[in-house]
Amino acid sequence: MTVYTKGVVFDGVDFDDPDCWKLDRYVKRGGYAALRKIIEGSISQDSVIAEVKLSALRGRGGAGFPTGLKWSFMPRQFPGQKYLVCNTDEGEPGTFKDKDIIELNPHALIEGMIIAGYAMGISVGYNYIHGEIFQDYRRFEAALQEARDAGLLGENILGSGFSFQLYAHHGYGAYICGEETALLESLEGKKGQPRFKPPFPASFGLYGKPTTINNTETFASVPFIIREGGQKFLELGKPNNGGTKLFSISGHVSRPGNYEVPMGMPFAELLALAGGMRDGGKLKAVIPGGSSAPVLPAQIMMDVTMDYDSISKAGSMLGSGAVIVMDESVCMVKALRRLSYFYYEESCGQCTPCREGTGWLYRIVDRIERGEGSLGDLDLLESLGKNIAGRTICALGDAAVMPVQGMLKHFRDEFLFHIENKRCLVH
Ligand code: L3W
Ligand code: SF4
Repeated sequence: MTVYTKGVVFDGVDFDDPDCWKLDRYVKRGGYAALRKIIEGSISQDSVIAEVKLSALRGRGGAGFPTGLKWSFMPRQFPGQKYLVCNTDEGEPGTFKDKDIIELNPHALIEGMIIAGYAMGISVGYNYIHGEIFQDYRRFEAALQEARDAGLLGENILGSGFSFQLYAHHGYGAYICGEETALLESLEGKKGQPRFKPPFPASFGLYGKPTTINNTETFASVPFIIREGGQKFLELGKPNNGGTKLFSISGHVSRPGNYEVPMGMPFAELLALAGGMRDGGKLKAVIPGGSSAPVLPAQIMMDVTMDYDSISKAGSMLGSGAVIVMDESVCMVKALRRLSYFYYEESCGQCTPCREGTGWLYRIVDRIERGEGSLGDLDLLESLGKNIAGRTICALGDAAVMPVQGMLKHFRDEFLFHIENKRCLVH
């Protein structure tokens, strides 16, 4: 798997060095300088948050929520325990960036979380790691121990009087536990089912206490912001889309992998970086932000830049940055059938529109794909979507509907062909 960087999270990492994840290597490339800068320079909590706000860092887990704003929600004077949580429960189809962060540069995440703890006055943090990645979980545990042994984590960090405990928690592999409130339930030892929001975790989070949750890549971007300044990070990207971003590129490209590039790079350039289309294939469509994001056809994608605003203007989402590239050999009906099965399988079953609706979506697309669909099925898919989206506890309901809407908007002819000819247009 290729890992390429022109960005802040993997800045300076030698991917050929099997020990690149270790503390000594991280310190050599400037690691923990940001933490020292804050502690030794007695930089105030407000100044740290102001720097993160200035950077325009937006949540890298999918929603793109402004990180500095989220941090400012944390009540500073809260009398009880507050928590910091990292969401490494990476399960979105197409997304595989966070696992590389904890495997190849775990100290960037640890340093980012210590800085976040300092800024919000939080003394305990957890990193919830997806259950299907074992090696990376063990790697993260080893990095935590290195940080503790070096006095960078735990009681009285670097003699400052500030203490921060950080623990890794290995999940069990359910996609829904990546939803922040299901993650909290799971961390508490309960069944991983989403809670109603509001209240948001900022006021009612882990064990009912104020909690800040961010994605792995979000925290891992923080050391650079503090070391080099929020303005520098902002200028790496575009206004309102600061910094660099990791894109997990999969599908019909010559060099699939993780590419860390400035936010706002034209898609065409990103595709070229990934070696272009595999075996000289022709680009047909792209899912630009993980399986929940609506698909976009080639002619739209070749005009977009890879940032939150451009992709959303084109009718999709940047999401977690998972770019699924499809050439002309792909049958869109089959692709949608596969995606719909995923949401049907991963629904937690708590609310009726999602539990029942995802099954309906899957069964309808399945029968169209098998050549047993009818023209009325297309209207049924659309009306089902309207009865699911916005009527559920969490975003999984919407996420199941968006791929259906995208496919019908851009590739309706393929669905019609399957229905009318009882076979595939592509194969
Ligand atoms: C306090 C308010 N906090 C919002 C916080 C909220 C959360 C963040 C964003 O879904 C998306 C989803 C997937 N007071 C607040 C507030 N917050 N208003 O801000 O919230 P929200 O609800 O917009 O999003 P979310 O529930 O976090 C995330 C999409 O990402 N997605 C999935 C990615 C999957 C992975 C993975 O597997 N690793 O990342 C991909 O596109 O569909 O739309 O923290 O608490 N007034
Ligand atoms: Fe569970 Fe689906 Fe409801 Fe989310 S929308 S709480 S996954 S049933």
